[in-house]
Amino acid sequence: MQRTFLMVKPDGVQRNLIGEIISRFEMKGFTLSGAKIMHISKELAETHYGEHKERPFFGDLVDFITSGPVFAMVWEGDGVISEARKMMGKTNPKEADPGTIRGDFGVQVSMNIIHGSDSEESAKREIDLFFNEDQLISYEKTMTKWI
Ligand code: DAT
Ligand code: MG
Repeated sequence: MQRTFLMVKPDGVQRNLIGEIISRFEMKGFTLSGAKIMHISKELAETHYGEHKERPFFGDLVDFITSGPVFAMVWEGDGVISEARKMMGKTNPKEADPGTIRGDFGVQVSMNIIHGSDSEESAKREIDLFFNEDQLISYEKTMTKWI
């Protein structure tokens, strides 16, 4: 089954959105494989966002993501990588549709509530960066046949 890495960013944690965000993915029918509240070190932030290191906002992005605790999660399900990206909405909350997490709760691109892997390759890389395999579980829910 496909897995993705999702993370409630420091703004989402401070704004009490962890429960709302978990609820959306649960209600959609995905399965939580692992989760933890944590502080990201500067080193982990720079590795995680390594693809953006030449961008002008890289320093601010690293400062922001390390500015307070984040809630890191692995979710499992059929097509969960692209479905989660749809549920998050566009990177800039001003362009994100209502009904998406960023569209409903965000305003500024620098504080857009949630991170989600954008491909199978990045999902694998990001899951391995944040979790040990023994912190993740796979299990059947009896309702899966209804989803
Ligand atoms: P996404 O988080 O939708 O995958 P991304 O990978 O292009 O978006 O960028 C990573 C994060 O960097 C994004 O969630 C917020 C920040 N960011 C992106 N573009 C930005 C910009 N033009 N100014 C400030 N921050 C930006
Ligand atoms: Mg990205």
